[in-house]
Amino acid sequence: MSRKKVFEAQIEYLQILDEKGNVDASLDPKLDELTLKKMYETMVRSRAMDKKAISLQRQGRCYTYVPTEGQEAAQVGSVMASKKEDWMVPAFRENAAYLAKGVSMRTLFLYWMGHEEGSRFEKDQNCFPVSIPVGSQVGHAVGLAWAAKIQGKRQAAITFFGDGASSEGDFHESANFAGVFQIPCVFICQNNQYAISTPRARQTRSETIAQKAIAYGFEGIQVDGNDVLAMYVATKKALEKGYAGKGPTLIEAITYRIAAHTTSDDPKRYRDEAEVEAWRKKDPIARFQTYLKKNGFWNEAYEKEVQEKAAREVEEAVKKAEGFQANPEDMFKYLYQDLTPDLRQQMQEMKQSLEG
Ligand SMILES: Cc1ncc(C[n+]2csc(CCOP(=O)(O)OP(=O)(O)O)c2C)c(N)n1
Repeated sequence: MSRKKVFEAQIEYLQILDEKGNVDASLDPKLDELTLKKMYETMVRSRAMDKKAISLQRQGRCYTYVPTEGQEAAQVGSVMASKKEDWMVPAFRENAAYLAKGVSMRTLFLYWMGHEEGSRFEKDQNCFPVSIPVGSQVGHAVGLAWAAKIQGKRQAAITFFGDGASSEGDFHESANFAGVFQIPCVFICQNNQYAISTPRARQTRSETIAQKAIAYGFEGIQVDGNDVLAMYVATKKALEKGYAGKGPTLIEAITYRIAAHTTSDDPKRYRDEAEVEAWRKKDPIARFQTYLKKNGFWNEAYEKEVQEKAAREVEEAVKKAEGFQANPEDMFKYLYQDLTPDLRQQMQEMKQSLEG
């Protein structure tokens, strides 16, 4: 019997900004003030929106909500590394990614309030709607990126999914396909340590999620997902590789879901408060604030201005979303290109009942 060595693997771990806000100067992308502030403000806006949405849900003014808290850097850093034309294909926890793509808070609140209108984006925003079936969006992203490649466009897709989704067939089928056809798709697994109550240790026996890419013939790396600069740098590199025809990348963003899985979950039943507190110390926003301060871009007056502006934006967005006049026909309109006879009849019945 003979054996051949197939591969030896090492997984890169990228961190630029540590938990105390110290930066590795050799890796610092040295972004301009405007970009850095946009990163910070987008994360703050997402956090403000989270807080409001949870409160609205408790008051019965919003349906089940999926909080982003703790994962802002993983989303904002990566989306801000992309071009406007690149696709952003989310799961359901990507409010910060949407905001970074330029989607309005009004649209996001409309989604969480149950309106079809909340899944309608500006044509050039290149965002896909929220995808609730775990992992299902990953194949869509690969398809979009494949289309871009066939059309010879310098365009890629970024798709977000969780550690739980990395156990779904959709992820594996998509990763295999993307590897074979060298598709410019950046797979961003936000390893937030839990899939509802299932901890990371029960999700996979693999030492890292990043290494799953190796089986499909492309690179997988781990990144400190609470480090917005590292997420920016890693995604930029992956996108450039994709545009150059060199295929996909899997980024495992190591992060933590600080809040509950959704507003209908009670995480106290399956995780320790001490664990949450330890991760709070790694907060992506506080850490980035320290970096901005050291660079002379942050002071108390700026903070006040950013917080007040975010609070105003939230209030105005809620007002607009609550004032939205929904057309009940929308429920039917976007299911199929052409309504099935059954649905057409149901829509007719609904109209008659609404007309009294
Ligand atoms: C196909 C499918 N199975 C089960 C569910 C129920 N479900 C919703 S979220 C979730 C866990 C997802 O965990 P993960 O992929 O790690 O993402 P996270 O929620 O942590 O962001 C499950 C099992 C679902 N929505 N879709």
